[in-house]
Amino acid sequence: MSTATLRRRPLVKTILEGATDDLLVIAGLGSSNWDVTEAGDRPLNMPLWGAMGATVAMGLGLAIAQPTKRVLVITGDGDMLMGMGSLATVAAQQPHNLAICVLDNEKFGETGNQATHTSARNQGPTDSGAGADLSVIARGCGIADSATIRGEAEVAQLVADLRRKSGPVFRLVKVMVEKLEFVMPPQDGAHLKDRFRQALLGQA
Ligand SMILES: Cc1ncc(C[n+]2csc(CCOP(=O)(O)OP(=O)(O)O)c2C)c(N)n1
Repeated sequence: MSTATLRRRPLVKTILEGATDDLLVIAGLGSSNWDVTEAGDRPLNMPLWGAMGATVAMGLGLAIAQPTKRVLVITGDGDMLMGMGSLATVAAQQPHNLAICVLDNEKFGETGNQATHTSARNQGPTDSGAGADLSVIARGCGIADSATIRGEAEVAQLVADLRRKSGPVFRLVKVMVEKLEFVMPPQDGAHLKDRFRQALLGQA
């Protein structure tokens, strides 16, 4: 059982508070998409409706293409586990403007709360040592600034690091399992892409 106490919706709202046009947000499919949308749908959010495992890769490409902007990836542990190899590519590239926030509920929440491979770790005295610690994996890939966040007292620093610290920054945030309503952005991928490009480049 997860011992997490942080709630993902208010947390994501706090992370994105006061977002300006200098902040480009890629949201993973599933719950992260709804979290980011509830915080405020905006053209410079690119919420994924699919492409599981590709969220960090998209963020990396964007960060390299837009070095004067801050790129923030917010995604789930299931998506991150599927796209783990992209962490090694992030490390190889060392993008100064990329931050990755993995909301780890230890579940594939979107498809019915099946346990992911992070669920066997970080359980204190009962930790079997089996399973995946994504923060350690990110550091092992070469993202030196990698940490796990568990408590409310760490949130202010988390927000500052995700928004402003020189990257690449990786934060694994342990969050509660909650049943939350869907808050959906537009569902047309071409529209999302066009409005993002229009807001960023002035052309679709
Ligand atoms: C390639 C692929 N496999 C499976 C799915 C089905 N799927 C959609 S969301 C999801 C769970 C995502 O889990 P996670 O990233 O941890 O998000 P959360 O728990 O926050 O919803 C799955 C398995 C998919 N969309 N694509």
